[in-house]
Amino acid sequence: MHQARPPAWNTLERHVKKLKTLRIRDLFREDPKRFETFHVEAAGLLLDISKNLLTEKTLGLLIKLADERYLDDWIVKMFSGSRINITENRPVLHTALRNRTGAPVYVDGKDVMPAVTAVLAKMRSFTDTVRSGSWRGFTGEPITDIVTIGIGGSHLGPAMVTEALTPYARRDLRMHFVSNIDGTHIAETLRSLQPGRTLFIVASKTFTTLETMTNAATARAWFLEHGGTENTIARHFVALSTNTDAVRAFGIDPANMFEFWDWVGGRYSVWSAIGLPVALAIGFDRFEEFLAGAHAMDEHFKTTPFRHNMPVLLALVGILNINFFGYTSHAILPYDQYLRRLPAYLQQLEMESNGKQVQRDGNPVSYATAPIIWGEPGTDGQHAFYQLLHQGTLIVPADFIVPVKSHNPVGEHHRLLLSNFFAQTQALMNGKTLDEVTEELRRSGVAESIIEQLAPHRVFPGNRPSNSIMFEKLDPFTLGALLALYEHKVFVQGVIWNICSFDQWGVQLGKDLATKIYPDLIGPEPVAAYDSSTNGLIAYYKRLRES
Ligand code: G6Q
Repeated sequence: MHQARPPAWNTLERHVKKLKTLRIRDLFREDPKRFETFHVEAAGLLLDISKNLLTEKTLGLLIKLADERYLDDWIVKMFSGSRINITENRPVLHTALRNRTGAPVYVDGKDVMPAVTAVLAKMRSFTDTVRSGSWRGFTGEPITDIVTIGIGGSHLGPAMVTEALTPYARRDLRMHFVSNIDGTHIAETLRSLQPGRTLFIVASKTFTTLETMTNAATARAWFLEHGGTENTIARHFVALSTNTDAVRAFGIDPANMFEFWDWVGGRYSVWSAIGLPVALAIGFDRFEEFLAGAHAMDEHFKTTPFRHNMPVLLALVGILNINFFGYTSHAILPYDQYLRRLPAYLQQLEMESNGKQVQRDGNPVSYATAPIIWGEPGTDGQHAFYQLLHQGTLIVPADFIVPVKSHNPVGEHHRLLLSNFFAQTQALMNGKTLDEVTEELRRSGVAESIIEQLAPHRVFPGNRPSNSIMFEKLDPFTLGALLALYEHKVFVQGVIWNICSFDQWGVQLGKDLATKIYPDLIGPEPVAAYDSSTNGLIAYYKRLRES
């Protein structure tokens, strides 16, 4: 239907040609109210997009582009359970998992909310039983260690959120996560554990994923070798899945299974039963605050005009930078140690959702889609890759994220952290011209001959865009809102690119490929079925394996 580039696309291209002659720092000089105009607050978050090269006219055109892609209609479609995941023929309803209104949400005429509420109630009762110590292992002792086995969408969310909410967690209930099929991951995790005090959570939507099934089987064997029995498996293994038959076949009683549904995408599943490790760590009331934060962002997204709509603005600025300035890399820079894994989480959310090359109807896109997402917490990154951000030839827009209050107000640490946060976005925008550098060196008494040689190296081009996201404190509500903000940003960009954001055939490819080569690795005979590189590498493997 809407295949061609919408008219606003061409208008924007012309407009951006003129924008490129401007400097962000001049826009601030000309308009003392620029911050006022280009920041929004919602669900406990502040987003400032003023340090991007844009004007009110730019935003107007970007909103026109969103209108021409019928964003309004798509939002309604997503929230109301239309099958917008067209290649898997599924609705996309992670928002129903955190729907706190009591209003029904229908899939094929059936309200899904009673099932959602029932699983939440089951999670609450399980969480309370384990946390209170009344859930006992086979030795009669309470659980002290919880190992969640899962990968991708069944890993990154719970692992990242559990770490981010450490200040709210029971410190005597240790949380471990095993994802990699590399035996090192499970071996190193099991090394220090007591089977009688360990609970395994096998988290897999399909319950067929090679990594998770292999790790789960290893965990079960370890359990049985260390005093556990078939009869006591039920005290030590629970499953989070949509696949009851496979859970039963693995040997986990479906009574110990926490269900979710095919309308929950893996990378959108931390709000579902997949969030059980989070609930176990921080308690169920806190987990509900996490859901409530996401719901607050959902409501804001659904009801706010685009000009003041936080996810829409974040998405539109991204579109401007990717499609009209050509910046195809994007850094996530949390100035909060607890958010250490946020870049990895968002890497999956954005790159798996929008790393697509065809439009919904299968025709190729003629524009860039998702950028490369990467990042590390500040200030560590400043001592490593920020050099490229400031002076490299690639321009990398960045999201700087910081809480106003620290959970660990030690001495002057937090004020110093914030000084770095403010200074970096300012420096990226302002830069330093040759004249300014020369003047600075002169003032500090450097000889003219040295200045001439040194000055070019000390020039900062500036005009490098960034978004700032601030909030009072990293609590469950705020984290919920922050993740929902990015989920909806990704959705909006997918609508503008006219792609299907909710499938992942590239991930599926990996799942299929690994099982294909595996049988060829077993025996000693040479393999000739592949290209000479693959055959040669397999031969090298077999030679050294036997030596
Ligand atoms: C997420 C992806 C992918 C998936 C994992 C694990 O959106 O689909 O990362 O989550 O491959 O899949 P299972 O949960 O089915 O084991």
